[in-house]
Amino acid sequence: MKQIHVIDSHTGGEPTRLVISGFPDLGAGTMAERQRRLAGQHDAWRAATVLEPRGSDVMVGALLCAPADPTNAAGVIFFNNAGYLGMCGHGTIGLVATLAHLNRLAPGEHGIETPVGTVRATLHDDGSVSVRNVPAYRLHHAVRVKVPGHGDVTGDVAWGGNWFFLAADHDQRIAPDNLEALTAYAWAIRQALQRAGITGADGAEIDHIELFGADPDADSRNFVLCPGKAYDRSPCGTGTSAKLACLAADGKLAPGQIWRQASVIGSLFEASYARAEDQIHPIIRGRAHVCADATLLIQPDDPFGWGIRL
Ligand code: PYC
Repeated sequence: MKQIHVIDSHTGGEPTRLVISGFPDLGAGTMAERQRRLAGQHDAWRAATVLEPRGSDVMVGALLCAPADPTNAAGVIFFNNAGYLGMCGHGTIGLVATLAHLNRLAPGEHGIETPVGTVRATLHDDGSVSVRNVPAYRLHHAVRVKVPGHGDVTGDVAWGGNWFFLAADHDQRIAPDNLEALTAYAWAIRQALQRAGITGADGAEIDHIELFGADPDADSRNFVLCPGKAYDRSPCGTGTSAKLACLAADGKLAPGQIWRQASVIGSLFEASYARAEDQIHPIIRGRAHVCADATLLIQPDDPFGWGIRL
């Protein structure tokens, strides 16, 4: 019987399942190289960990890896119900909180290697974690797309560690009692972008849709639809990074100024950015709580042992 040791946490309501041990050895190399090996040769392990019956559409998996550079604290590969993520802000906060729970990480700053680059995570004395992300940037401004049944929507395309389409120009209510409509609308935007051939850099698919509205206690409230059609319960670290890139490009947020981003369920990230030469480095601060320490079991005769793939 196969066994996978995991620790679950949630960051503002969004779960992260950190795989401590049990996955196949991915060998040496960068996290991007190891991610390609995991995807190409061992994808069943992703499916077994995050798909039903052990996981769910909302679960984000994070494989803890030895870093390629020993001065860094860890490497990580993020995945979900649909495949693999470049970076994951809430997941990095969950990873750091989990390593602290295991007494493997002390307060202070640590390098964490991801498939899209090394991020710097700081574990604060109050248990919160800030993540200095990979550089974020806006690729396209005010892109108009026709969304069947909804008319035109205008938004920006930006990179925050994943590709986002960010729109405030819509008639949707960003509220927890409107999740079905938000999901359908965001999914329709994603399909419309695909049909229109609108992509991120080098033809990369824009697989995260981020809608904004007002929030009484924050600068903004968002709804983020993730690649596998689950919405992010947290304000989305990479999505908030993409938002910072747009705010910086519009001259609406100065370096170091705090942006409070609320999620659709009311959880909060505090964000700011540092400018280095012509680049924007987002810094996202949030809090994660550990909520389970478990061993996943895969019996050889379980017909759904490697996940329910529809
Ligand atoms: O926090 O960056 C994030 C994220 C991406 C997908 C789900 N959460």
